[in-house]
This record gives sequence, C-alpha cells and structure tokens, in this order.
Amino acid sequence: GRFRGEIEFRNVWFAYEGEDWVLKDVSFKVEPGETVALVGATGAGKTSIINLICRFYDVNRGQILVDGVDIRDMRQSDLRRQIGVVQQDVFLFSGDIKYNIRLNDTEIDDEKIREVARYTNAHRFIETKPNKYDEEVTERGGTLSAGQRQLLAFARALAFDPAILILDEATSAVDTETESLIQDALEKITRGRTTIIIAHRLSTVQHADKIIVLHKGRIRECGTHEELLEKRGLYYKLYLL
Ligand code: DCP
Ligand code: MG
Repeated sequence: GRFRGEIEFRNVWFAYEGEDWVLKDVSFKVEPGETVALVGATGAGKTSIINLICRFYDVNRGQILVDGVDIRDMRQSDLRRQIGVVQQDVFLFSGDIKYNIRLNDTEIDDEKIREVARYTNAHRFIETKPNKYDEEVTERGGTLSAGQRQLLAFARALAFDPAILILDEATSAVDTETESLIQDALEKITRGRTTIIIAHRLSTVQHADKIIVLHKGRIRECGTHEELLEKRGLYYKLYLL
C-alpha cells in the first residue's frame, strides 16, 4: 500500500568512505504531509541527508525510519516507488521526452505521461517543441533550458504519485516565466505529500512547515521562518546578512 510518509532520523552519524563525519548525531522527525526545508552553507551535509533517505549510502550509526520501519529493512523497489527524487543537477538520458519521464517503466503509458506532465507544468513547454513528446534530448539537455529540465524532472519524480518527495532545488538561474511555472508546480506537487526540500530560494524556505538549519553536519536550529528570524541565529545570518 501507499506509505503514510513519516520520516525520522534517529541519532544518525554518517561519513563517506575513509572521510571525516559528514553528519553528526542528526535527529529529526517529519510528519506525514509536512514540508521541511533543509538549509545551510555549502558542505553542511544537506545533500548527504537526501543520499541517505534514498539509500544511495547507508548510515554508520543510528537509524532512518519511514513510517516507523528502518529503511534498511525495506524493499528497494518500494522505496523507489514511494520516494520521488529530483536532484540538483537534473540527469537526462539521450532519448525522447517521453522516455525521460517514464524511463524503463512500461506501466506508464502515454496517457499517464501527459497527465503527469500537465500536473507538473512541463506540458506547456513540451508543446512548444517541434516534436512535442517525441522531441529528442541529450544527456546534457539539448534544446532544454535548466528550468525546463527541472520541470521534466518533476514529472519523472511524480510518475508514481509518491508519498514522499525529495527535492534538491536547482541553484542555476532560470528565466522569470519558467521560475513562476516551477513555483506554481512546487506548490501543487508538494501538497498531500511529505516533502524534504533543499532550498536555496527564500520564497521556498518561507513556505516550509519547518526549517532545519545544518552547520558542519549538525542540526544547529530548527523551527518556522518566523521563529528562526526571532532567534537571530544562523538562519537569520544566512538569509538577512
Ligand atoms: N562529501 C564527500 N564525498 C561525497 C560527497 C560529499 O566527502 N561523495 C563531503 C563534502 C562535504 C560534505 O561531504 O564536506 C557534505 O557534503 P554535502 O554534499 O552533503 O553538502 P551540501 O549539500 O550541504 O553542500 P552544497 O550546498 O554545496 O550542495
Ligand atoms: Mg548539496
């Protein structure tokens, strides 16, 4: 069945092979349907948190629980269907747009591809391409802009209607029209889903139910935008100085 989408980190310690600790005693809980923003300086450990939830790596100490179950005891195929991921550098495959949404999943037919593309606002730019859904792209994007690649990645991540959505927000600048399409899509696709988003834009952070501020692999602060501003700590410095 569908996950409820609760995520809990319990005293997680993590280091990449042979390196120093990247995450140190990290504990937090995300309730089903909540949107949590991860913020912090470069190297703070934000992407590493995502890498662990997706099981690209496993924790060294502690536990990560989804719906109360240690993710090491879950089937990879369940995790892949219930957790949609959009990486910072959107990875495309050479092939057409359709292929880049469904990949090798034959369960996802043309109808479903269109539905999910509409839902994520990708449909609009796809319609402007000479070959529409059959437009060929390359690994480096081809004729797609950074923003369009992002919208395409949303569609790919949403194809299975995952209970959990993990987003590493793109840092690259996009044109204002695409930017507003992305913002609009973000509001839509995060609704009713547990979302963890590495946020670089203040607009995204402000909308989060909870903000986790990482500093050198530790959680330094946690709270809403207003609470953290009031504190005048690291978050305040990151966003206002
Ligand atoms: N690191 C590593 N090996 C990897 C990936 C990262 O040793 N394969 C190191 C680099 C950093 C630390 O881990 O010192 C944390 O890296 P993250 O990618 O988790 O950091 P952020 O995502 O917070 O940084 P950025 O904002 O630059 O994306
Ligand atoms: Mg990162």
